[in-house]
Amino acid sequence: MKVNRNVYKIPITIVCMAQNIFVLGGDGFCGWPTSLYLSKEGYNIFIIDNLSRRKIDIDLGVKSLTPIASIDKRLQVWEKLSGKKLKFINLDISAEYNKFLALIKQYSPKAILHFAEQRSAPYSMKSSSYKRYTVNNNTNATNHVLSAIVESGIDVHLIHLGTTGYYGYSDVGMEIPEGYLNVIVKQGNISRDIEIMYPPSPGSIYHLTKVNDAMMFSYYNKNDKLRITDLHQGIVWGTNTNETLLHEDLINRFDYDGDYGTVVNRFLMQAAVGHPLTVHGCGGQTRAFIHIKDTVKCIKLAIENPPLLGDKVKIFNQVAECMNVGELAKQISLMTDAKIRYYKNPRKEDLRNDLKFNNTGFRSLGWNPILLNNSLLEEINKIANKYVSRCDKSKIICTSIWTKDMSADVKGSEKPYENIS
Ligand code: NAD
Ligand code: USQ
Repeated sequence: MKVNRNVYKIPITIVCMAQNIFVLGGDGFCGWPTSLYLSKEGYNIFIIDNLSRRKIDIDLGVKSLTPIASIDKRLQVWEKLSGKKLKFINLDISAEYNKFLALIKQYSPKAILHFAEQRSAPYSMKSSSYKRYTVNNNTNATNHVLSAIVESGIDVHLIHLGTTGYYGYSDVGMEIPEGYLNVIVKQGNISRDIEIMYPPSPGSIYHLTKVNDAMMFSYYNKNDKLRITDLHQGIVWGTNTNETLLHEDLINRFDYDGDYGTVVNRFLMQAAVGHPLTVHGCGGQTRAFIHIKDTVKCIKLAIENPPLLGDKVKIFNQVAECMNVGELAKQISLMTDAKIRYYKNPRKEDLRNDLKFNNTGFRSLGWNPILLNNSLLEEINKIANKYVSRCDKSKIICTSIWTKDMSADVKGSEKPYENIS
């Protein structure tokens, strides 16, 4: 439906009738279970993905710990089991602008979920070409999505998967608000209360692209009155949702390698294969976490609670809880008897930090998150132990370093590293 963007604050129920949803990056770790969940919930899902993540696995010589069926097989099995059809379009959002614009015009999606970015921090730091690929891919993809929505003239709610890494991880001694900060600025005798976007502090080229995304959202929202929700999501852990569990060909991916594996799933897999848990530095880094089952629930809540036309970009901290890496390793070690080993940190990050997030946005919509200590053991038993034979131990250690003067530590030590190298 075409809208006049100058009409301020029209209630969403009037302007938005279509139930088509585009899931950009719908073949990936977060996008696939989200596509299935929303399909089950009655939305008409279009997965748009260039399968670059599968190609990156081939380039890196790694495989998901869980066996991933081809996209065609995934779609066939879902249709057979659910009676619902998922449409798949193989398209590079960062390069094929006109085709993407035509799809928006043809199907007038109610919402576009934007997962289609290169999402690994270590991968983005491997070398100059990986850095440039990550910036080109992520920045162009986001700009194309925004530009196409404007050019189509169609009122679409854009929901982007951003990161809590937007804010950085330095100790600020306060709870991090949902995107915006009220500050008092004093100049001489004049004092002003103003609201600003929370000052970003990206920790990798990948995180930098998420900060660029946020600036683009702010601009297009201001200039074109686009309705945008940016989800500042913590590290996602877990593997399956109720839908991906229905058949082995629907199983979600489980990355464990040094580039794409994230810390919880890596530690679970390491415990299962008898590898020491690979704590970087001294393990004092505190990070935010969320289970994949909660990712899909939060996205549905975001679809159902869009900003009104004319509202500023809505930002939710999509975070269940925070924990430091050392504590996480101890919890998993207690459950499994796995040993803990400390590695010189390949990243430039604070040795220790505290972190607290305000997550009242989703909490106030009724979200009750899964916590780490409730489900870690189940994840070890049902996934890590089951697929242990697929693990290539040579791919475990993180070797991507943040600057040329650093070196990859492949041996590790029994003692924590108390200095940044
Ligand atoms: P993923 O790599 O598994 O999935 C991303 C998908 O997007 C892949 O299927 C890939 O093929 C596709 N893609 C990438 N570039 C594309 C392009 N130009 N055109 C079309 N398709 C493209 O990543 P994920 O873990 O599912 O993450 C999804 C989003 O969520 C990312 O934007 C990431 O930044 C964000 N996020 C992820 C986590 C996490 O822990 N996994 C945490 C916070 C935020
Ligand atoms: N870490 C270890 N040992 C390991 C792996 C990681 O100690 O074996 C440490 C890292 O040094 C880092 C922390 O664990 O301090 C988290 O690393 P990670 O690889 O689990 O997560 P990260 O690089 O932050 O990225 C992941 C997703 C990314 C998302 C981000 C959310 O890959 O897409 O944006 O989580 S956030 O952390 O909030 O930025």
